Amino acid sequence: MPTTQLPNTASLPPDFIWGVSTSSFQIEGATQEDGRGLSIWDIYCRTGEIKNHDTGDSACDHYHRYREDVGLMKALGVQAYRFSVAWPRVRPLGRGSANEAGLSFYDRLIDELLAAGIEPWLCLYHWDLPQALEERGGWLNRESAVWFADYASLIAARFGDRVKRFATFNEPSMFSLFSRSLGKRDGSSEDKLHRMIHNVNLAHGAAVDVLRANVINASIGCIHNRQPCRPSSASEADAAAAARLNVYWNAGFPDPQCRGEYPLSMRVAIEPHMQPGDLARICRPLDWFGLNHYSPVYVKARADSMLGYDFGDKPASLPLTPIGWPIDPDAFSRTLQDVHAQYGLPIYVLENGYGDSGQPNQTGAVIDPGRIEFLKAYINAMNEAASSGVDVRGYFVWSLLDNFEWDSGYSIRFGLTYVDYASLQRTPKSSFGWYAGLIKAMQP
Ligand code: IFM
Repeated sequence: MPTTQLPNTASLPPDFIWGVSTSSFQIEGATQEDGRGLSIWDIYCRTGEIKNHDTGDSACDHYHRYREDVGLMKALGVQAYRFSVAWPRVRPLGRGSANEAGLSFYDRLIDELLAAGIEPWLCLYHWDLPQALEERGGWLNRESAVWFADYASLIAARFGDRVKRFATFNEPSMFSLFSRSLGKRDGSSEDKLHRMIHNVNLAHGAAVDVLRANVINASIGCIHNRQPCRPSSASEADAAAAARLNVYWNAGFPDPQCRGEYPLSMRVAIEPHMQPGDLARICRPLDWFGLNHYSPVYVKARADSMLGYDFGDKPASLPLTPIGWPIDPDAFSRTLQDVHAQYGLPIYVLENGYGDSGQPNQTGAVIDPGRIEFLKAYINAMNEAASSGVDVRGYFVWSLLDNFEWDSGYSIRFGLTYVDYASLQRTPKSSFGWYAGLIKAMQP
């Protein structure tokens, strides 16, 4: 690999961790096998609102092909793999009995990773809430913190001998702001949004305590989606809408979790849901800050919507990925600096990546120079942040595989590996070879 094609990594620490990330519902499939319970995403998929009526039923069939997928990770040379456990697979109704077959799947996966020299990073929750809990109010029910702590205790007891890196939640601001459980996204759902935010924060704090008490040498964090929210025009109304969304998107979870306080502008709305001692329950000592970053978000005012915003036009001059997300590595560098300044924790970038719909060429190869350029520019930006003193310790590409991209179904592909969803054959893309070359070049 010519070194000119590699990013500058000179300022990253010598023990920097290179990894890849995935999540349970997006790759596992086997939704009706071995006693797995229903998740809210199985139900959403049945409403017919997902693009092309796609479902997670077979996804990448990782449940059966995990050995092959760990083989891909080995070929990449990654030191770590971040995945999530499907709560309904290990505890089908969310509470009560555990499902031995589901737990055994994660035993096999973890053992395979360890045998390959890859450190497992386990995320407890990447959006696939057991449907049985949704029927009890889901995250709108304050009891959810107790359900989540019980689930964390099952995970700690089963896997804590082999897994040390735990994340409580992936992107809590995303699944609350865009939750279908809130109903129509108008002003009337704002109270539910605040209740959900507070309950998820309580669940985070409770799970941290459980993991800390039950796993020797646990290293614990939460993974936040941080994208600067910018006004899409010079109008005052758009500036106010962007500033408001910025608080909910970027601060409503990390501020209470890491600093023990809600952002000022949220406090009045959270107050009705607050009980004495809650902030101390939420703000538990953490070992790191998980950062997912893709691109800035452009926002306009819209009076009749929840929080008074909508997505607006992006500046015409900004380059975009094929799925229309701005390419703005400086925003990544600044986000790293902000997180460092605001929370002072070591940062692991646990998601960054490029969405397209690239297909194999006539020879069967998947050539994706756009993804390589994107990753190179973003890693350069991370290096720049590190050179200015930001304590960034790892970088995980989203994603190992093309996978189920939520409302967009399988139409959007983020993988370093192409997945043919009919045959389930995996084909490493050219970006896969590039990332492997980078990791190899980093070895002493
Ligand atoms: O696929 C998602 C992932 O589940 C959460 N972070 C953003 C990714 C790309 O949209």
